[in-house]
Amino acid sequence: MKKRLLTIGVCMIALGAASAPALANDGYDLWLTPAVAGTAAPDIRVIGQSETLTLAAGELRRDLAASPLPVVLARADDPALAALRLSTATLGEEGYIVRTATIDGRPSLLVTGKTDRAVLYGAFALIRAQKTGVDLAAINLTSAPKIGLRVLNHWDNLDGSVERGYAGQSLWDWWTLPDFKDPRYTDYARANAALGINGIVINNVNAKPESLTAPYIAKAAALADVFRPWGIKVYLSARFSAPIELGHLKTADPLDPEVQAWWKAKADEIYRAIPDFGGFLVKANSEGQPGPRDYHRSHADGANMLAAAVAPHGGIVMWRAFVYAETDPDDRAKQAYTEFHPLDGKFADNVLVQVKNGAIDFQPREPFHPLFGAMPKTPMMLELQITKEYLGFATHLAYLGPLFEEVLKADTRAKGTGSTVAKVVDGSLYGHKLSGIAGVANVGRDRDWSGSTFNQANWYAFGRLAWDPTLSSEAVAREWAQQTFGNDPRVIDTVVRMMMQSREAVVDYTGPLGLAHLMGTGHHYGPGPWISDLARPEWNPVYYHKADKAGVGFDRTKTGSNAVAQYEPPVAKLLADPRTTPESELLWFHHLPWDWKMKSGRTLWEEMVAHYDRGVATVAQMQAEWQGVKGSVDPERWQKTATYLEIQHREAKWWRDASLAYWMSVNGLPLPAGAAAPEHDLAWYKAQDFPMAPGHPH
Ligand code: GCV
Repeated sequence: MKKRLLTIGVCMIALGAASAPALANDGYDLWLTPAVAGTAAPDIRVIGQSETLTLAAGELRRDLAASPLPVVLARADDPALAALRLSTATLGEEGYIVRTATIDGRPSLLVTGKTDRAVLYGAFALIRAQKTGVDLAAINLTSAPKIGLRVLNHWDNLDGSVERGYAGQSLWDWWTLPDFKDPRYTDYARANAALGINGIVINNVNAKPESLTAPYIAKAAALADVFRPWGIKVYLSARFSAPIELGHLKTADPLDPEVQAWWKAKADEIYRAIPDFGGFLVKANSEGQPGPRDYHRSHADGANMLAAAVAPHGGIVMWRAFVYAETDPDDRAKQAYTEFHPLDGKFADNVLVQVKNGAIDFQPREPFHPLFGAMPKTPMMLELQITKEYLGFATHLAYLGPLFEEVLKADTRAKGTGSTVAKVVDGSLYGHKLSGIAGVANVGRDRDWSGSTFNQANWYAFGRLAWDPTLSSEAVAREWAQQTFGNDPRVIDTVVRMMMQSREAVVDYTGPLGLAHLMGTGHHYGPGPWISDLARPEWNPVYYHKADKAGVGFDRTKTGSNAVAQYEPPVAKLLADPRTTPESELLWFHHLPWDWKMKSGRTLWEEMVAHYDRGVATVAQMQAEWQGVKGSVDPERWQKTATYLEIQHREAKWWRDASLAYWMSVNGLPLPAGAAAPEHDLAWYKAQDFPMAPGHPH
């Protein structure tokens, strides 16, 4: 008995840190805040039986405050609902209906869908509706996800570190798996299910072969067991050369029958342990990873071999298009398109090509990747980065919703106006059945999961936009804020205002007007626009900005790399002319003189300085706004955020000052009147060194 009580106690601490936190609010609950104690518990009835339905009811009991009507959970095909003649045609497997209905003669709040997981999603939608102020007595929601695969990519290593992770060690304790299933795994699944995320790649794309060995398959299976009732499948990153490393074959050539047989046997082994295994994610021939090109085979050859191995089990392959080679003298921004565009139509039916939002690498702003819309016969999966490798790690407040929205709404013009990236990705533009979106997770073992309260919003925004890529990032910010901070309108308005200007602020103080890739080497922390001595040309920031006395920017027009030609003609035409290129992307596409006249009437140099200053000023403004809600937000989260804003302000100023010191050393221009001189000279900024910065293997 004593032991049982102890177990219950431990579980309560682990799972319900929410219910009795030692400190005011450490952020553990995310958007799953329990209903305020003392409100009348709603009457919940479950028709039908399954683990998932039971979990859905549990979520409602925990998080739904008093309901005006009893809540009924049931699958849409349950005879108890027959009289309602529900229209379920548009729901698919995951869509839900939440509405009032009379069931067995009782006015009720019905949560239904064709499958148990759809009902689970409906339960979360009902909770979200209540927390965002919807009148439940009149609720009438029908919603189905537009994108099929909504997947988090963990760049978690088997040694517990996380590549580009800023929220502590990996959530997965590989060492104690599969025996010990940390209750956090369940809470993680709950948080994801609440957003509709239905897949998790559990290991880094820079994959170790060991993740495909029997012990690690067993560990993956344990996680899959935890995630399954929450509607989440497990996927693995696969190292292409595993047949050599694990199978002791002489080659990993995808056309070699022995290699094919090895992968088939490996897939069969995985499916024996994880019957609903999702499939493989592959980074091949990129940044030193092995791949089919090592054998003069194409990416399609490699992907199709793996696809054949998982196809009999219903699995898929997500094959990344993030490739660039030092041996290729062409503009790095062009290389993925050059390599993948000719492969359109050559991939097997169960392959998706996973493409980063922009052609370089998750910069604070990049134009949309030209591959979107350029491979009509291939399902294109969008890869976004939730972890803020280039936007201030965990400490800077940068809400990524507007970045995600910007790319999703970008118009490829591939099939005329309105051919948005969202429509490419959700499969509707070209009628693909398979569709997917991936987010590089920002989750670790920190108590608040993501390293800061506001970073949670980026995970949330990814999930919500994955479900419905047409949502506005501002609406998503508001609903996140309401679920995170409660319903004080002054707090919510302040938080949303801060969030909505935050990403642009980072663009301003790190790389305005289309500048990119200006960061320090390796760890990617802080400014390094002067770096020019690294072995590979495209590792150096100077490669990207090409600043000299005469001007700045990368000429990607006909007179330069002609990367603009990779876009559809109407887009290419706009981008070919600096006067019709959006100023926010100007220096991405053009090399312009420092005295180029901007729309504001200022010179390019003056405009750049104004952006740097605006970035720093916006952070100062966010600090002031946050001071204004002191006392209205719990002290723990308020204080941590206030301190992080101080760090951000200091670092924004550092970025601004270091960048300006460098640009002035190149252009020899004075600062515009009124602009403050950098605090230190350029040599000081160059001397800064951060060997222990997080997220990067030391
Ligand atoms: C997982 C960038 C990051 C790498 C990352 C790579 C990728 O280069 O800095 O850490 O590796 O992108 O997306 O594969």
